[in-house]
This record gives sequence, C-alpha cells and structure tokens, in this order.
Amino acid sequence: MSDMKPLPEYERLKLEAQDNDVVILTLNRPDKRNALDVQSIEELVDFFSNTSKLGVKAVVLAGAGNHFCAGLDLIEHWKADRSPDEFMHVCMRWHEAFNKMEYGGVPIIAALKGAVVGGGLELASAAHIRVIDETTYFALPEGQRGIFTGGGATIRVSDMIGKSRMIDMILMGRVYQGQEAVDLGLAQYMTEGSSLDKAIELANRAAQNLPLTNFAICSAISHLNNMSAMDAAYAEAVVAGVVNTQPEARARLEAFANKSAARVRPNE
Ligand code: 1HE
Repeated sequence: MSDMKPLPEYERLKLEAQDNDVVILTLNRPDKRNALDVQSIEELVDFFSNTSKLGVKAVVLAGAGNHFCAGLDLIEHWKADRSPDEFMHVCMRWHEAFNKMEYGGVPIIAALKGAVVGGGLELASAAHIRVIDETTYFALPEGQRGIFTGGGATIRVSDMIGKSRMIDMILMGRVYQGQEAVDLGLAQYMTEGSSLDKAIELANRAAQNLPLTNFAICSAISHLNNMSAMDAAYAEAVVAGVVNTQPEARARLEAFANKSAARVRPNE
C-alpha cells in the first residue's frame, strides 16, 4: 500500500506517482527546451521542500521533449534587464531549490537526454544519480553568452569533474557526451536504451532501501563532505548511531543472520 500523499499540481512541472512511492518529475516546458524561469525554480523549491512530508521514496527528474534542460531562461533574463541585486536573489532561489535536492534526503535520479547545459547541468548535478543515453550532451555555454554560472556549478560541477575541467568547459564551450562523460564523472550510468527507463529502474531499486538509510545517503554524505575530516568522522558516527540502530533495520539484519538475505556476489 502506498504511504504517499496527493501530489501538488504545478504550471511548469509535471508530477506522476508511480509504484513504490516513486515520483516522476518532468520539467514540462518543451517548447522552450525546459529553460528555467523564475516560476520553474519556485516550483522546484516547493516540491523539494516537501518530498519527505509527501512520503516520496525516490524521484526521477526528467525533461519533456528532446532536451533535458537548456539552463537559465535567457529570454526572461534579457527582458527583465535585472540589476545585480535582483539577479543575486534569483541565484539564491536556485541555490534554495538545488540545496533542497542535494541535502533533502530523498534519492533523486536524473534521466538525462539531449542538452544538459548551463543551469540544466547545475540542476542535474544536484541529483544524486545521473543517467545518460546516446543523445545526452553536457556543456556550460555561459562563457559564450557573456554571463557566468549562478546555480552552483562552481561547487557541484567542479566537484564532479575537477576545477580544471570545469574551467575548460566554461571557457571553451567544450561539450562532453557518451562514455567520456561517464568516465569524467558527469554521470554514473549510460544506457543504450532510454535514460528515463533506466532512471525509473534505479529509482525503484533505491526506494527499496529504508527511508532513514536513504536520508543518510542522500543528505549526510553531502553535509559530511563540507566538514573537516575530524568533524565529519564525529558526525558520521552520530548519523550511524541513529541509522544503524533503527528498529526497521532489525528484520533485515535478522534475515542476514538466518541466511535468508541475498549475499553480495560479483557481476555475472
Ligand atoms: C530558450 C532557451 C533558454 C532554448 N532560454 N529560451 N543556456 C544556453 O545557452 C542554451 C541555449 N539553448 C540552446 O543552445 C538550444 O536552444 C538547445 C541546444 C537547448 C536546443 O536547440 P533547438 O535547436 O532544439 O531549439 P531552439 O530553436 O534553439 O530553441 C527552441 C525554443 O526554445 C526557442 O524559442 P522560440 O519561442 O523561438 O520557439 C528558444 O528561444 C527557446 N530556448 N533555450 C530561453 N536557455 C543561474 S545562472 C545559469 C546560467 C545558464 O544557464 S547559461 C546557459 C543558458
């Protein structure tokens, strides 16, 4: 039986409940290649502030049409002719949304296809798992547009691929795709089929873990990485104290003890 509450309705995001309390969140502005305007970001903030409360066990993040996301809505930005202060506040809302994602404790699997560029890559990098297919390509076109990243790429993209590669991507407009993108760390999975199907499969697998365990995986690891090694070791012990003694884990531990649980084996 599902524990999930009714999902909110949005203008820019389409939410679909699946089995196992998995939700597919689709950026639903394909005619604008899912460019992120103010409304899109506000809806992401709202949804990712409430995933735990709604009982969502895992999220598949997808884009409608042939492209995942074209990044910042450049037309909205151009028309608004924003002041530095206004755009700083726009970026703070992006950070609010993406931090809610990365630190929210609910696994987010991004199903990437076509363009994953600029702010689209910043959005994808706030997911915990990224899946690509043959159509997916990554870029940071900010350098060519006369602007700069403002949605966390300096933190998350450089964390994924290293500072030097990120500088090269934005300075040169360099595009990465395919196995090279996986090897560099832009994605963990590449599929010959559809990235959406693979992401759904992975979300269902993640949803089988206990929610508190997933909370630690999809929140604590990021927090611990922001700390000094001494503080991280201390905080890790505290998190493990809570997670590893949860009553819900006892049945799983017992299954291992009585040899009914699956063993870890090498891939075939
Ligand atoms: C847009 C946007 C957008 C498309 N803002 N409207 N991002 C970029 O620099 C990427 C800009 N976009 C592209 O390079 C291409 O559009 C795509 C490779 C993503 C797709 O190409 P294509 O040939 O399929 O589509 P198109 O014909 O370029 O665009 C279709 C429509 O989407 C068109 O609108 P229309 O009303 O003329 O039909 C485009 O204007 C619209 N569109 N991309 C607004 N980005 C917090 S800081 C973050 C900084 C950044 O993200 S910078 C990176 C911005």
